[in-house]
Amino acid sequence: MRKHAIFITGASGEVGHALIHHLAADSDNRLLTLDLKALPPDIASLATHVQGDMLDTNLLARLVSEYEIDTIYHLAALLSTRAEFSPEMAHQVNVEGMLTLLKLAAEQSQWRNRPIQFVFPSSIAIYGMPDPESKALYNRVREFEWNQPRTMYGCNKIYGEMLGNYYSKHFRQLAAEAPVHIDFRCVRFPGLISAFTLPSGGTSDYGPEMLHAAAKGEPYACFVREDARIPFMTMPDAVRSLLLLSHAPAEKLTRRVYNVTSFSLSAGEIRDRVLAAFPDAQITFAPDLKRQAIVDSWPADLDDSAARRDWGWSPQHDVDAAFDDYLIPNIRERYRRKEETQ
Ligand code: AKB
Repeated sequence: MRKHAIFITGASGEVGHALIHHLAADSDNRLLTLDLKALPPDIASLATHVQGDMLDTNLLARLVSEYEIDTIYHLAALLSTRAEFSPEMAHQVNVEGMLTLLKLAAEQSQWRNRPIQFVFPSSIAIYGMPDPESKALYNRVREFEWNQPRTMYGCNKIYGEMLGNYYSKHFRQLAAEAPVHIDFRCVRFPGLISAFTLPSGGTSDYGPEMLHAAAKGEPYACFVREDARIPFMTMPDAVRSLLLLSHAPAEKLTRRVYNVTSFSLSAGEIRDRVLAAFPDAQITFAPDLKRQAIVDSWPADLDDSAARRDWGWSPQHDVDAAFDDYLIPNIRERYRRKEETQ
């Protein structure tokens, strides 16, 4: 008999790392994970991990012959800065990957005649503010506003949202076969900050990089201007939002794609908070005009009132709790322990 499983792609990345910790805490969850890389050692025992490419259809066929996949968390993606250096590869990973996973979900649903839940993190990168005046004027953007991304990653993510929507509502609308049931649910994340992992290849990375460099006693040259402002959220809140949305009763959902966020900070305000905790930190600003332009195109804040209203979303960490209760104490501890083991 095939085993039931929750399937997580991009499992070795930052969100995967935190999500696996949470899902594995419930012993009823069997986790099947996929990534090009191995799982980090601290979570390696929590899941059955397959090291491989999600575009490898033979590999996926083998997995579905062994497992009944009930829920998919499709986290694998090439982030915004990385995607600008290899746009076609980004398209392959972010769009072809999405389509491959949606097809897998559709097949699973058809064979088993039951809905498959498909949870997808999208991003503030799907927004494109045309100029600083609009960014200042339209401060908290709603889901349907300014959907004109300027990056390949943003284009890929908004198309991924549309594909999810299409597969859940209209796929096979003219075909004779029975419809499939994909329960697609998506959150649009702001920049994420974790105390335990560092991002790579993103453009919101300056926030976490500044903080971790200070804790390690390393100098940091921030690649955006002091006044560059976007929304952020802690990693535990990001994971909470995925789980809350996944568990929300279907009848409560008025849309399939929701903004979620916590606080909006300029890079200068992040620097001030980092300096308050690490007064000797050496933080300078050396804007990279190209990466800066990407951050300028992202909104200063997100309106997440639909998520709050429909499924009770609210972050556990506001800006003070994020820094004082979660980030600073855990980051201090992390690098203190690293020093001790060296
Ligand atoms: C990135 O910077 O590309 C990501 C994102 C905002 O989705 N962190």
